[in-house]
Amino acid sequence: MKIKKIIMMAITTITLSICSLANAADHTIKAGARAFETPILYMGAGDKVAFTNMNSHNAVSVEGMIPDGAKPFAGAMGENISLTLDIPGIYSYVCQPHIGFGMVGVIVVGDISADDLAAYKQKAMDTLQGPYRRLLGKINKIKPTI
Ligand SMILES: [Cu+2]
Repeated sequence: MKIKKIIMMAITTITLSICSLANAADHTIKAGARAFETPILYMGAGDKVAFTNMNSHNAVSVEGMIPDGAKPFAGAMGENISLTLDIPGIYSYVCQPHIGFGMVGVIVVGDISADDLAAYKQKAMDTLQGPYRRLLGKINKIKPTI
């Protein structure tokens, strides 16, 4: 009886782990010459995103333009970073040497409502300075998902 219970619990645990692995998806953002390919990426909370082909580029999150409680990220020059983003919301990032060329992007994690999006746009308009304003073009193209 006791053994049967333990086996059932083990099977449940294994099944749950397999399901959560299957639900997390992998995404790629590839650096082109002066632009991120897939500059507006939508992904689920807990999904993974890998920046590839980052020779002579970096990916750095923009202060104040990631969700509350989310960890900022900053790849070194040439570093192909990989991130698992668990906290829903919008993450703005730039390639520092090419920001003036508009090499910037946004990642939308989880669902975003029209109200959340409007608040994010307003914050971007109010706080982004200089070349960081290149992000506005991408932010204005984000579509609400709920
Ligand atoms: Cu770059």
